[in-house]
Amino acid sequence: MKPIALITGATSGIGKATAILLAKNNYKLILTGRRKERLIDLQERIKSESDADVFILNFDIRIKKDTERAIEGLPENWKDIDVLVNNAGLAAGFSPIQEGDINDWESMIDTNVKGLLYISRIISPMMIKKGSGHIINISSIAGIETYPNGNVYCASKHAVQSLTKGMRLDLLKYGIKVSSICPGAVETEFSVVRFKGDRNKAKQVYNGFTPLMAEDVAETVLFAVTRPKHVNIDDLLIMPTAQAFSRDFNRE
Ligand code: NDP
Ligand code: 8X3
Repeated sequence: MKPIALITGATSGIGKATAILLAKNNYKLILTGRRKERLIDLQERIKSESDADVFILNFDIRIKKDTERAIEGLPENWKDIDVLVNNAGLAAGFSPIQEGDINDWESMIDTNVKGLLYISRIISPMMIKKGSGHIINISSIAGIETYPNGNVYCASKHAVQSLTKGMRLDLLKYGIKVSSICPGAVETEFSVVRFKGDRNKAKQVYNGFTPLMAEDVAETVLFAVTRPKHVNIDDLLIMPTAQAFSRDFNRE
């Protein structure tokens, strides 16, 4: 029987690349996100490229009721989730703390921390019941270091790091794996979202060096989920060769 992976935030970037790669590696997929058209397009693409079954769930992970309803409403044969990739997330804004937009702060905390918790709270008991499972939290170099103007985004990813450790400890006795994957700069829609649609500003983030691609991070997810039963990848930091730590770049 094919394992089932649920990937949050599969409409773009790392989540989408992970969906495509896991589909090619024998996984059935539950894909989530707010942009329904994109989920449908991805479902059709995956079905045409591989024989993977894809179930789409369209909801906003910040809304607890909608998240619960979506997962509880899954058909019984889709509830046997083997892998949860907690990927949905964003940075909103890039301001010093004294000028930060509180709506941006709430959106990051609600998505990156509370949304991750809502879905993990529903799926971890399902994994305990079936006696196995793997939760992969997409964290960040921002969960390890804090950089100027990164304040709340970095805090949200530090929370993801701490929650990964907490989950690992609490789920240890049930044999459930928990991993954190921490990428440096990946060129996705991340910076376009951070800079509120300003594509020129977003492009400048990756000027003069080769950033990671979403597919590079997807490869690390595949690596983590394909380790033998006795091996858990606790924490994996993946950086562009031209980026050391959060602020040091070798730009041309
Ligand atoms: P993208 O902006 O390309 O993708 C973000 C995904 O998250 C989208 O599919 C989006 O779907 C989903 N998402 C955002 N908000 C919500 C919400 N409220 N409800 C449901 N889904 C939501 O960025 P990335 O692929 O780069 O980001 C993926 C993860 O990787 C994030 O957690 C990010 O913090 C992390 N990361 C990114 C790095 C980078 O440099 N790009 C580096 C390190 C970590 P939709 O809008 O359709 O809802
Ligand atoms: C995204 C990486 O360094 O832009 O998490 O915050 S960074």
